[in-house]
Order: sequence, then structure tokens, then C-alpha cells
Amino acid sequence: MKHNLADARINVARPAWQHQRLVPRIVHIGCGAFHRAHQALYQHHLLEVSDSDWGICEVNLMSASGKALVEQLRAQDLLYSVTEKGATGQVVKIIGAIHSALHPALDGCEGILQALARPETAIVSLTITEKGYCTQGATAEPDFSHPLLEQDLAHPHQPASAIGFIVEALRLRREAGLPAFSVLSCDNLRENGHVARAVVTGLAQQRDPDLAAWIDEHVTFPCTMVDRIVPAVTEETQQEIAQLLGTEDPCGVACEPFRQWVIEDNFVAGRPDWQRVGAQFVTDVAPFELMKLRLLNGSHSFLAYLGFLGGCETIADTMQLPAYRRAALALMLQEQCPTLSMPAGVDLVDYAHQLIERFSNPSLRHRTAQIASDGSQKLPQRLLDALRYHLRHGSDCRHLVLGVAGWMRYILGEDEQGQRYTVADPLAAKFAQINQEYPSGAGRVQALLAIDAIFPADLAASDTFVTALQQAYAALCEQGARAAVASLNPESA
Ligand code: NAI
Ligand code: CS2
Repeated sequence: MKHNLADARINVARPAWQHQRLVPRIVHIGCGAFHRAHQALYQHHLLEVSDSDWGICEVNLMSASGKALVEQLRAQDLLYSVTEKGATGQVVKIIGAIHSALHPALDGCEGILQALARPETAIVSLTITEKGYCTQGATAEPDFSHPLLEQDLAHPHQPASAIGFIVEALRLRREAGLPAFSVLSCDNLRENGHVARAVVTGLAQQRDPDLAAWIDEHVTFPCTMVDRIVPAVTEETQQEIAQLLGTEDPCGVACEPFRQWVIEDNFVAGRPDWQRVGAQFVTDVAPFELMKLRLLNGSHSFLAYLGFLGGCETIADTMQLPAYRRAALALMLQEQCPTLSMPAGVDLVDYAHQLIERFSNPSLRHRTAQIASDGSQKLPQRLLDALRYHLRHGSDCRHLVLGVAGWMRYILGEDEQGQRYTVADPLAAKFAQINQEYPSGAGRVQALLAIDAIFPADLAASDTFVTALQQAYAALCEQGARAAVASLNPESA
């Protein structure tokens, strides 16, 4: 069935402009749920209030689902809906910021390289997940043994990774005498722009040091802090969206009302005036990034592992349990906030309380299992960085320790009722090997701590940390997640 939001009987206003207005000045790689509810929506709002002509050429590189989304967007005139769901109601918008949509299986590598290399392209933005940067664990160093980068180096004109496409496109631009573009990472990584710079110039260096030097001189890699809770779309969500719209929208997404975007203002070929629609341009994103990655994402991961093991399907379910609510707030205020130094005027206590309210949104079904995925790529910036701070200062970090213990227990792949489940993580094979050899006990904790792609050597060698972690892991396995969480703050139980 053709889904055409441009002409179907729908209950929502369509974009007031014609598609011809858009010029593809942005190529976005990773047209996932978050991008559709965040960056593309910001651009849509800018198109509503200005004469901007910036449009987005969407590129999905991975998986069949990425290809299906591109085909679906093309089938519905590149329109899709965003449903913002608050505790008291929802707002549906039809987004008209997409100029085109590409996938290698439909357009070939050359189609995507042409889009990246054409003169209009000024920004290449990314939401390719933490694992999409093909780094060596939590470092910013490219992992050249990664299958995607191996393919990029073996067939540089037919790249496989997002990084490989960017390097090859920059080679083509340089050869054609065209200017460079900016690379705008919108992924949940600390110093995401610096990570993008390191992997792009690192891969280029392997191919051609002169190209690497050109990239280093001419391409900018602004850092960003991005924030909007956008759960993966479920069948139930799709039905809700269809009800609200009056027609199905397989590209539709649902999210919370809150959105925030803090961007380093460092663009070599210009940028949209996103500040007109709520984005903040700053010279130093780092404090905002650390605040968000530690307070929001750190407590998200804590709640995901301990909530899933405690029988909570969603984050909102964990907020119904007083011990979990207290633990999340204590983690933020007592163990994450002391590690931060914010510009004047930022109220971290208020931010923490707002996060608890956001997590409690009953209309968003953000699954603990989704947040629990890819923990090997998330733990360092969400929990381990703050842990290292507390070990240096000799300060209490029992919530952070239990969060790590919760991750170690979760990746066993069996819940507290003995039900098996799949652990989604780039290191899942490594975990399965350890699970086989060490299904329980202190040996298991030691074997996991020895994964240097996750745990820095100083942390794994800290007697204070290892002792606390062994005790927390043993208690978690003996008492269960709910009791272990309750024991964190017994005085206020
Ligand atoms: P999603 O699963 O809907 O989309 C993931 C996108 O990344 C897809 O387009 C997929 O094709 C692409 N991708 C996956 N692995 C890749 C790889 N190795 N190379 C290139 N592309 C790859 O997930 P969603 O919700 O869009 O999240 C994506 C990222 O956005 C997250 O990992 C995070 O970094 C960031 N983010 C997500 C938020 C959310 O609440 N969902 C909020 C803030 C940031
Ligand atoms: C979540 C994030 O899936 C996860 O790991 O913690 O996607 C979270 O929803 C966003 O960072 C919120 O901005």
C-alpha cells in the first residue's frame, strides 16, 4: 500500500512549502529514529520560520531495515511524522526537511559518493551509533582490524563504513578542487567531534598522508551534545501514530516533548541558523556533553541493567519503584554531579530532577533492553569516567559500582527467572566465551575487567574498585536486583 502523507486524508497540517525549495546542503548518515525526531525536526522548524533552503539527503548504509526505510521514505514523498508524547497529551508534526534518501543497495556506492562530493554539500552529519566509528574500545583510535575498515582499505573506492565514505568523498572533492565540508557527529560519545576527526584522519593517513593532511587542515569536526528521548518504534507505537494521523506511517517516530542541541560553532562551509529554533551554539560543548552523558545516560544505563533484571520492561516502570527512583537521583546528585564543572547559571540539581520527571513519562515506552544494548560502547563515558574520578578522590561511588555490576550480570544473557535473552553488543562473542568459562563468581568479574577495550588499566588494577565491585556483584547475584538497589539507600527505604 502506498503511504503518501502528502495527499492522504490526514489529521495534521503538511509542510507549507514545495519539495523543490530544498537544496541538499546536508548529507546525513544514519537516518534512524533519533535523527528523524531531532536534527531533521530542527531543520523542519527552521524551514517553517525562515527562507532557509537547506535540505537533507538521508543515507542509510547498514542492514535491510535501513534500506526499507529509504524505500519507504521515497514511497511517501520523503515526508514522515513525529509524535511528541508528554504526560498530558501529544502533538503530531509532518516533517518536510528531507530532500532525498539513498542506500548502497539501491544507489550503489557511487550514488552516495556523488551526493557527498557534489558542491552543494556543506555538512555531513552522523547518527551511526557509538559502534559506527569503528574505534578501539573507548579510545578515539580507529580499529583497523574492524571488518568495515578492512573493507575500506581493501576497496577504498567502494567503501563500507561511514568513515570510509567520508574519506573517499573528501578525496574526490580535493581532486575536483572543491572545498571541504564539516563533519557533525550527533552520537552519544564524549568529544564526538574529536572522535570523528581521529577516525577520519586516521583512515585517510593509512591511504594517503597528503590527503590526511588536507583533511586535517580544511575539514572541521564540531562537537555536539544531543538530547531527546526517542525509543525504538514498536508495533504498538506505529498503531498509535496511525490513529493520530489517519493513515499509516512506517517512517513515523514517537518521542518526548523535550529536545536540546548544543553545538560547537565551527563550520567550514556554513550552517543553518538552528539557533532560531532552539539550538545553542557555544565555543565549548564539553561541560554540556559530560553533564548529559553522565547524568542522563549514566542513570539510563544504571536503570536499564538493574531495571531489566528487576523485571521492569521500561524506564518509566523503574520510576514507579521508590528505591529505583531514589537510587537514580542519588547516582546523579551524589556521584555524577561532583565530577562536573559547569558554566555559571547551569543548575545541576534542577537538571537532575527534570531528568527523573522525563524518565517517568508514562506515555513513552522506552525499553530497558534497548538501552542495555551496546554496553561495551556506552559504559566508559556513562559510568567508568566518573568512577575513576571517585577513586582518585577516595569518595563514595556505590551506585556507579552497582551499575557496572548490573551490566556484568546482564550480559550473562539470563534473567533472574532463568529466562535466556540475546545480548546485543559488538563484543557479544567475547562475552559468550567468558560466560562459558566463568558463569558466576569472582573469576567472572576478573575476566570481564580484563577486557581492555572497556576497562582502562588503572581501573581494572584498583584494589578499591575491584573489591567493591566483587562485593556488589556477589550481593546482586545472591539478593537480586531489587534488593541490591534498595540496599543502596536503606535509611530512606
Ligand atoms: P536507530 O537504531 O533508530 O538508528 C541507528 C542508525 O544508525 C540507523 O540508521 C543505522 O543504519 C545506523 N547504523 C547502525 N550501525 C551503523 C554502523 N556501524 N555504521 C553506519 N551506520 C550505522 O537508533 P537511534 O535511536 O536513531 O540512535 C542512533 C544514535 O543516536 C544512538 O546510538 C546515539 O548515539 C544517538 N542518540 C539517540 C537517542 C535516542 O533516544 N534514541 C538520543 C540521543 C542520541
Ligand atoms: C539511551 C539514549 O539508548 C540509550 O542508550 O540512553 O539513546 C538516550 O535515550 C538519549 O541519549 C537521550 O538523549
